[in-house]
Amino acid sequence: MNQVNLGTHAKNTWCIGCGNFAILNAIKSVITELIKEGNPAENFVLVSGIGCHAKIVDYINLNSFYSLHGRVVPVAEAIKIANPTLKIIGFSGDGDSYGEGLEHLLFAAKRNIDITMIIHNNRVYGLTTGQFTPTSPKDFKGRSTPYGNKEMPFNPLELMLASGATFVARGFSHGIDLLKNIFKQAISHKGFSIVDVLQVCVTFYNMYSYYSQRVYLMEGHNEQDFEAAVKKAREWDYNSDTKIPLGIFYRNDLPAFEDSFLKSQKSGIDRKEKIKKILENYTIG
Ligand SMILES: Cc1ncc(C[n+]2csc(CCOP(=O)(O)OP(=O)(O)O)c2C)c(N)n1
Ligand code: SF4
Ligand SMILES: [Mg+2]
Repeated sequence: MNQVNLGTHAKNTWCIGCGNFAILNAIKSVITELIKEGNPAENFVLVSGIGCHAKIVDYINLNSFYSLHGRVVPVAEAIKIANPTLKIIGFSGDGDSYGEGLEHLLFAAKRNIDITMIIHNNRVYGLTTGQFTPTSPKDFKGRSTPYGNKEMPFNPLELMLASGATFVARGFSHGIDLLKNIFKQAISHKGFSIVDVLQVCVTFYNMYSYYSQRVYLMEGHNEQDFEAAVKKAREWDYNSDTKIPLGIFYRNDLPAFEDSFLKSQKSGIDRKEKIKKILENYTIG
């Protein structure tokens, strides 16, 4: 395939300067590359939650499912189980997946299902205009915390490592080449992959200068070493004023959930028949 055009006619309503543009451009470029390398466009399915991040699926001309707040992961998992040949990419916010949908994220990591989760971690509720989230720092002043947030933030990378995620990475919305590199590897990874993107929200929590002074690309880090990954993930706790490592923290090739799950099932035709029977039970009359 020579010509790939993933653009849509949807009007883009993100604020000028929003870090979501970099995520959009990076993912479009990576998927275009993957399509040109022989992956059919119809094999990609995008899933989003609710928030500014979620609008991304309106701007990419691929099959997509705009789900509910906090429910990107279960929708993505269901699509994968129904058709394991598909490549599923979930786009979620820090409120969406680290707050309301956290339990889904942890269990998806635990079962190592082959989906890729890209978290637009702006550390604030963008769409609902500036409330704190599980990754907002202590003392963060926003619409719901006018006297300052009293809680310490989660470190999502540590949580993901502890839950069994087999690909864990962090990018920055103002480093598009690194984003492209990480996204491509995350999508190609067989198993659960998560990319936490430090996404600048210019309107409600502009961390551009803060991040720019602190981020650095990890070099010489052994991605296969779990202990080293945990140590690196702890280097910055989403609160302290330390340097912030970017790149791939951890990667491990383990059997993906859907393979062992489907092996234990009967053939595709039997499954269809089974589903038909279940649905018949719900038929009225
Ligand atoms: C079940 C449910 N709970 C809450 C909301 C309200 N709501 C919509 S978007 C949002 C926060 C979005 O924040 P985040 O996930 O960080 O996305 P961002 O807008 O920052 O990209 C909330 C609380 C909702 N729509 N549905
Ligand atoms: S509110 Fe923040 S996250 Fe939402 S579009 Fe504007 S800059 Fe981006
Ligand atoms: Mg957010």
